[in-house]
Amino acid sequence: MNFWFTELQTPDMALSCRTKTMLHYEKTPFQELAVYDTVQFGRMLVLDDVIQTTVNDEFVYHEMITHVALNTHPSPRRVLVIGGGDGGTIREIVKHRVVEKATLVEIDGRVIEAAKRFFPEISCALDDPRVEVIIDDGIRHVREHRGVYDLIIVDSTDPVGPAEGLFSAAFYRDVFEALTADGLFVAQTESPFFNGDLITRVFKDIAGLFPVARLYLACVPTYPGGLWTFTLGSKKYDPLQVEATGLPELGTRYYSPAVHRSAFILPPFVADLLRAEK
Ligand code: SPD
Repeated sequence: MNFWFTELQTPDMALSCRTKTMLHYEKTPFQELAVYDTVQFGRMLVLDDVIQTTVNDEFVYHEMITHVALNTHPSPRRVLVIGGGDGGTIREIVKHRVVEKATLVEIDGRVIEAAKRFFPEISCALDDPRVEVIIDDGIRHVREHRGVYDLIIVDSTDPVGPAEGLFSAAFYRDVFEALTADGLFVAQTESPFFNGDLITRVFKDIAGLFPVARLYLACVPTYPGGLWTFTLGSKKYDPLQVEATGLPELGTRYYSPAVHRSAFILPPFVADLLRAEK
């Protein structure tokens, strides 16, 4: 048998993975949800034909969207995740004993159900007593909370469909207000090869709001171009000032104190995206 799942990552480029089987398909109220068992990456979650996570490479993204910011804030007690219904980001957050409460706000409850059924190794912390799961629109949740969260993580899909508003300047203003006085924020911000204009615009918006704005990189093989960006805005603490000594032992496979520092070293073509005059 020779069945392939193909994601059209740009109009002119595709990534194909040979599949053993399609385990699940449904139309949720928000999107098409599919789960494949692939030969190369193991189980794979696909929303609207876009790969969201796979069992074999999810650790890179989930460790890097969480631990950089969690190790930057000295005491991140209240953490909010917008999106992230597969649970991988929550799994990494609860490794930090200092976190008292992690709130997940996911617009599509079917993603959470599918993750619990097909991705137990990723969703395993969703029932942790410190975790609160809310099925709601993250944009509304952030608008209705003020000065509550030490850290807000936006673990979204691409900036189309349900996630489009999560990349808007208005949303970032509400995020700023929902944070505590020394809070910080991080979002996945797509590929520097294919989403340069978006990265430039988001960085400008974040740098206009937060005293500290940084962009960092990680390598995610199943995302377009393989190189992925995260944008961080902080009211006080700078991820570049984090001391390597004294960081908690997290049992990570990609993140480390050295990777924390090196992730902020940007190739010139990426650094150019952040130049103010653009
Ligand atoms: N191009 C796909 C980008 C998806 C980023 N979010 C993934 C969610 C994993 N928790």
